[in-house]
Amino acid sequence: MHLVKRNSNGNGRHARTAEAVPSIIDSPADGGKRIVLTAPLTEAIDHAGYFIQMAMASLPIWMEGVLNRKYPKWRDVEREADGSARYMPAGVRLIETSLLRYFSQDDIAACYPEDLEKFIGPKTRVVAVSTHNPLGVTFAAGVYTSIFGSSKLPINSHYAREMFAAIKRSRHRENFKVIVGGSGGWQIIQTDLYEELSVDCVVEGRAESDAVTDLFRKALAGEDLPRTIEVRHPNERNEILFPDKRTTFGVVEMTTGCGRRCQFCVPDLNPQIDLPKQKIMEAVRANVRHGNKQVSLATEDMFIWGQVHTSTPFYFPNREALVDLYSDIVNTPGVEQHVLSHCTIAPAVVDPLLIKKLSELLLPKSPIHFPYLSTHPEKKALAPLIGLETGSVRIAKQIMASKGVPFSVEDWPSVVLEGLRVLNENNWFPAMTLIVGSPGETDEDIKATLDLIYEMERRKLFAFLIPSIFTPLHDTRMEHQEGVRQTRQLTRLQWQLMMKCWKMNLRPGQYSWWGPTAWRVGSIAMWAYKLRRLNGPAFTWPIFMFSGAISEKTLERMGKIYIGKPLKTKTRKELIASLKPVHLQYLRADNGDLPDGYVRPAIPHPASALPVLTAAASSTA
Ligand code: B12
Ligand code: SF4
Repeated sequence: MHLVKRNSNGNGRHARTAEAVPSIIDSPADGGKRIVLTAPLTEAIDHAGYFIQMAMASLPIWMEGVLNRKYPKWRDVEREADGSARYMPAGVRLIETSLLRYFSQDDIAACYPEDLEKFIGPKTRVVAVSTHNPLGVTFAAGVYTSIFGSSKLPINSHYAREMFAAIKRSRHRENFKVIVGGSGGWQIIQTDLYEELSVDCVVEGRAESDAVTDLFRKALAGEDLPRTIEVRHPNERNEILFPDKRTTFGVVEMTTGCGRRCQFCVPDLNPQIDLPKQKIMEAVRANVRHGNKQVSLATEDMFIWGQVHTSTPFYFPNREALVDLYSDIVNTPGVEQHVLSHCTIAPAVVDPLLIKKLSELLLPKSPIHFPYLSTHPEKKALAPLIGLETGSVRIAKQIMASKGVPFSVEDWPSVVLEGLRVLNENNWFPAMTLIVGSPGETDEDIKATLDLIYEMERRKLFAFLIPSIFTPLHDTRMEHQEGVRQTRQLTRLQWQLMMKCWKMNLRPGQYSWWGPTAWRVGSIAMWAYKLRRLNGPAFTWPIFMFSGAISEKTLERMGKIYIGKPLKTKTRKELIASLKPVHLQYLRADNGDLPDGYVRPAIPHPASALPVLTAAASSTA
């Protein structure tokens, strides 16, 4: 037996030392578990909210020290008495729940990668990994590491590779099969890293499927497995399972699919389902029972919940159902924090009162504080992730023609600005993603996006803008399209857009006397030291703009940057006036702005009647 301790040194890398607690032993005394489940440490941690994981997905491994200084205890995960993981990503919990339908708990353990040797033994036949983003080749995750110089190793990938290496090194490796699943499994298929990572089979699709159970049965019997298997997504809400254990960040699924049909989107390929309230609540209570204080409902668009397959189109949110669901979540005893995941922006224009009511409910339990922006007495804020993607109507028509429904794609810039106004007025400061380098994108398209971004600035609207380079994701409707491969390929305007977004993001952080100077000096020093070589000449003037060392007006006069022109956009009332007549009946009169003299049809649609019990009841059954 040897003794090993995981420790953190000044650099933030861990050192192995001899004076330590026993944490890795040669073989477990009971011969190990037949099925061992795990996930990369950086995807399992339930620490410091979402931000730390998003940063780990985006920053290169050489910047790990920055996060170590900010979150010195991020590696301190909690364990159950038997050494298994107290929390695991929802994907691990789902495969565990699914297997528990057929196998005994005595045969299964879910553990952190550093505990693998406590559970892998001669009896082990399957090590199953769930991973979100093992190689960092998705939107935003690749782009920042590429800017900083290493396109291959974001912090998360480093830890994912460490986990695969630990599995490969196991002295029992010949006895078990390695099965990988989760939303990042496709990255292994696409890069063909099966041998290097020692993976036998990658599963694409949900754990509930019978085909997955059969696969595990085969592995337990020592039979060969296919390299890749695609399994069916449930079509019915009751087929989707909910774990009875604690998940990382208290993630509980709320919906699958979306319905807006953006060409680049993976989750939209799944059926549009809103999950039953009763099951959501049971999973929330299970999290609390296992010590979680935080809950987050996983969704592509929270606003479709309660309006899926009702007689009202899903893009007119079901206010009563949503308020009822979120009210029960935040009022569950033991839930101290609640974080929003993803949504779309058009619902804020459709139903501003819904946003107001949700703010009243959700702000008190939000762990997010924006001291310089929020008008909440404790400076709390809500920050869901929303796709802005482009300000160019031409590109929007090509890649996301329905993103803003019920409004026309022609009005996309107006929908973004009006939606953001409503959100900001209610202390919602979303993180908004943008795609740079969509296939066929011209300078005119980038200028249109810059027009929109400058207009946000002019109107003092705030969103945390996350530009990322177009990545054709596997299986999407754009999977065969070509994107920008290296940051050196970006044009000066594309760089300007990226740097303008980051400059605007840092506005609230620059209110201190030292903030602006620190940024100027820091960014120019970084450029001089490393970035100008990495990112090429098109990067130079945009970084000077970002630093603030030369004013934007001067840079424009020098012909080095483009300052977005003022946009004349539609007000909410004008947007509503442009709706198809058939859609008007779904708008709520209490929000105002209905066309002058508009008379609702004699038999109102269920969604426009108050309260909206039909749709709510169908979702909460
Ligand atoms: C919550 C969430 C987060 C949270 C929490 C993540 C966590 N560790 O728990 C936060 C905000 C931190 C996050 C971060 C990121 N995320 Co995220 N996230 C989600 C979201 C909304 C839900 C994920 C979830 O838990 N779903 C519920 C579980 C049950 O689903 P699941 O994990 O897919 O598991 C199912 C199947 O995959 C399968 N399965 C899972 N594991 C296994 C294992 C085996 C062996 C088998 C057989 C099957 C199987 O069965 C499960 C169902 O039964 C999804 C969108 C979505 N609706 O899925 C995006 C999503 C997964 N994220 C995405 C991205 C891009 C990211 C980031 C890279 C963003 C960024 N740039 O920062 C980072 C990466 C983080 C990291 N550590 O590397 C993309 C993934 C794209 C991809 N990989 O191709 C998605 C799809 C969003 C999107 N619309 O593009 N994310
Ligand atoms: S709105 Fe978002 S989740 Fe829906 S299809 Fe578009 S990108 Fe996908």
